[in-house]
Amino acid sequence: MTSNHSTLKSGARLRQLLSADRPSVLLEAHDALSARIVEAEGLEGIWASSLTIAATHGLRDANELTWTQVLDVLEHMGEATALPILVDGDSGHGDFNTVRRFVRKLSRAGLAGVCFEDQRFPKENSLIRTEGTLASIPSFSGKIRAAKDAQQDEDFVVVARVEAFIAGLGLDEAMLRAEAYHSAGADAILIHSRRTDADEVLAFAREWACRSPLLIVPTTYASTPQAAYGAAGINAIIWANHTLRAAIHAMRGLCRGIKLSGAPSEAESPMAPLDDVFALTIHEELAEARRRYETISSTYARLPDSRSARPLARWP
Ligand code: SPV
Ligand code: MG
Repeated sequence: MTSNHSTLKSGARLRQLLSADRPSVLLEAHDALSARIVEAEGLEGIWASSLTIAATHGLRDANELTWTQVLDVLEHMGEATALPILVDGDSGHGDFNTVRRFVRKLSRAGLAGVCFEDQRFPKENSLIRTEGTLASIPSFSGKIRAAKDAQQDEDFVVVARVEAFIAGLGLDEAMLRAEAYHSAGADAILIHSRRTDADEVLAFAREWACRSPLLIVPTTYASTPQAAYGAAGINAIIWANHTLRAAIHAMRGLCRGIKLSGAPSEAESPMAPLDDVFALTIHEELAEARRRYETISSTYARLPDSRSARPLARWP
């Protein structure tokens, strides 16, 4: 991270990540707590995944949550972390008009950017979808233009995600689409693939030749050496579902242990100490605020400069 990281607004920080001299890493988070953990552990940016936000509600990644329900989660995430959050905006939750309303709210709420994919509405998760039809190039380009026109923060980033490879189409179609979305104003392109090797995305990156920042989601080709990406001109790698998968695994281990022995076993399934829960929700700030506001003397409250007292740390 660069030294002026904390003074820039989130969109500008995401732009920095997308123009760094090595690929940046965005890690998935699905709620405020996971966003805080990602920040506390020193990661540089967040992917707010539609798959994992839906899953934490027990729902499918098929627009079963409405866009306002997703927005509620995103607002909590945005308040909880100073990291730039790239929102997974699916295919826009409707037509260009829904895109505009969504982008207006996201950019006002301080989210760093949004990624829209050229599927039709309702979308299906790209790693399991079977149907090959994509949105038409003009209709999706219109959504990208609408998003750019609606953003309330000039640094807000709009990423266009090309699903041509997912739909079984080739490099030519992927390039045609990326070109169109770039011309419509997309700040960056995400090229998605579900192959178990990186051949498709590397071929695309060669052809794209750094026309704009390029992002990838290597879920199915996670074992590709990272060095290949920087050399190919890829700017960001999104680990799109991994905090939720780690949490599911840990929770299952705990459940099985309690089922077998009747009590949690730290040795069998290590857990964060309870103090971590209080620390991650910044309980100490509340104690400090209590001291400041509940014991305030009537004399101090009347002082004209009481408003200029040192601000409290960020609260949850
Ligand atoms: C997500 O994390 O929701 C994504 C990536 O969009 S994928 O699941 O590969 O479609
Ligand atoms: Mg998604």
